[in-house]
Amino acid sequence: MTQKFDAIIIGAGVSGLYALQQLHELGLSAHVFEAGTGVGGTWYWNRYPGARFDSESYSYQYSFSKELLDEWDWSEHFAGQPEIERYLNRVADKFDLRRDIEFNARVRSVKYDKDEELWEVQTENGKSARAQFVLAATGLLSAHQFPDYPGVESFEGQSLHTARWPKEAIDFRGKRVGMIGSGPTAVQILQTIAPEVGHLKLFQRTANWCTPLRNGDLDEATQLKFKQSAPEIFATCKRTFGGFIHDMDPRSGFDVSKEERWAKYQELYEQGGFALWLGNFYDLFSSRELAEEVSEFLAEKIRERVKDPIKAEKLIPKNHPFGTKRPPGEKDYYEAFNRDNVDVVDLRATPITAITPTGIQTEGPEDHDLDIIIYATGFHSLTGELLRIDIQGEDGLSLQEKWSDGPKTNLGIQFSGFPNFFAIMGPHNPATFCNITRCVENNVEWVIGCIRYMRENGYKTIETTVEAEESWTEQCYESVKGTLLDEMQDSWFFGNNNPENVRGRFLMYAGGVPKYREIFADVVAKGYEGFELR
Ligand code: NA7
Repeated sequence: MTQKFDAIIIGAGVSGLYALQQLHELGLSAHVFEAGTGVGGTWYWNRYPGARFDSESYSYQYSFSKELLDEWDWSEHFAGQPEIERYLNRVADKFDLRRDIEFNARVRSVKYDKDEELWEVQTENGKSARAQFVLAATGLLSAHQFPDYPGVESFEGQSLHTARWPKEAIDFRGKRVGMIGSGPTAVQILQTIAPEVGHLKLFQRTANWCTPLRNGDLDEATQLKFKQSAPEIFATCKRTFGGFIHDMDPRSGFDVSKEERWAKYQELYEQGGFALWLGNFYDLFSSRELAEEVSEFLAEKIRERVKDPIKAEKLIPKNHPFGTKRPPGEKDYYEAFNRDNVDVVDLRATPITAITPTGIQTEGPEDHDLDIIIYATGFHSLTGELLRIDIQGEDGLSLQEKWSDGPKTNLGIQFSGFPNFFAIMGPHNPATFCNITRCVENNVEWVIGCIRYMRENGYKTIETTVEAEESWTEQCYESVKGTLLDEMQDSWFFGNNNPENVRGRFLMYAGGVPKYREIFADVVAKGYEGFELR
């Protein structure tokens, strides 16, 4: 028999767990379908060597429970995946969430029954349930992708995707490893396994501007300090552009001399984490001259750190200035290329032509025979996980049809024609320009507040108006204009990395987290302006 709940949540990651906890608080019945065998979402699937936070542990963690904050000790400034997974398991246990989570249950379809005003959710393993509300907590970077080179299936060695990493440890000793992709994930893996592998080749299409993470252990006194200052840390995150502890310098870089600017870059570089990115002069995102100067500063560092000048040049980005992408946090990444067993293959010069049974073939003269291929090739970002589910709204309209000209959303949360369906982190949220848990808490709290309001006022359905949806989508496009991000048309920010996407539609909101939060609060203050309550 199909069970009925007040709400169904898809996914038991950072968003899904918090949404469930909040629904419990509200006294609603809820059921979570989770594809994995454990909680954690991103932190469950991405268990590759070296996976860790790029946000400080104490700024990424949940803020909603003082008890949880007081109980949990982070061992490092930037915790690693095993610790993060343990933390999310603790959250599930502490708030008694597990009883409502069904594991091994990948959602196949979500369809609206207009007569009953209920959603029916079906899983790939034949389970189904119905609910008034659906909360898609499916993540931003969940639908992992393999590149479409011919022969991907033919490789006779071991193929690994970073977002489907096995639980068993991989023995890299003496192995010839090829890694495709050079984003934040690849950086974390490369610097971790370089000392272990027989030989490692990085197949790089686009070099990235990496900044030192400067991770370190947290001693008891520091842990205590962070616990005591948690309210201030979260207050800072509320007012900063990216929801991180780093705040932009309110001065233009050109208010000070070149020497002062350079000294500041050095100081931020020493601080580590996102300091150079999000603690820099405010016009880093709009002034090409400034962004290029910071790029020059970093290029010098790369040249100092990578001994072989040919390798160094390959590792210096040429097609985008610093600041336009979330910079990978590194530790000894550049030094790893000084090892004899680590090399970089520039795919712009010698593109991959095929994956063969024995390795990777490029247009270059060299054979790349391999034992292991690591695909660090990223995700069908922001829309992929939603589009992989057969979601049908009123009158059988599918989300694929609705978004055939690019996604349209109101606040990134609701889509017209899909009443009572909420995407916690759909497209059109700050995404890679946000400390994710900060945006997750904002959005979950907004959705829960909305459901509470509906219950208190006798409303059964809520649905964005078409006008509000058009307007928000337009605001997202506008938010990027006049910034250097607008030049990143050739990135997943504009949907270029999956053929199902319509290219050139900006998929995020780039107006900054404080403005984003303000807009959410304003909609509520105006009685859910832009939404139709029935
Ligand atoms: P990213 O950042 O999306 O990086 C994916 C990487 O894979 C990137 O270097 C891509 O190069 C590369 N890629 C993708 N497809 C191909 C093909 N076909 N050939 C060669 N290289 C390819 O994902 P990550 O997992 O590293 O990071 C995820 C997020 O974590 C990140 O965005 C941050 O927010 C933190 P490209 O740049 O497209 O040339």
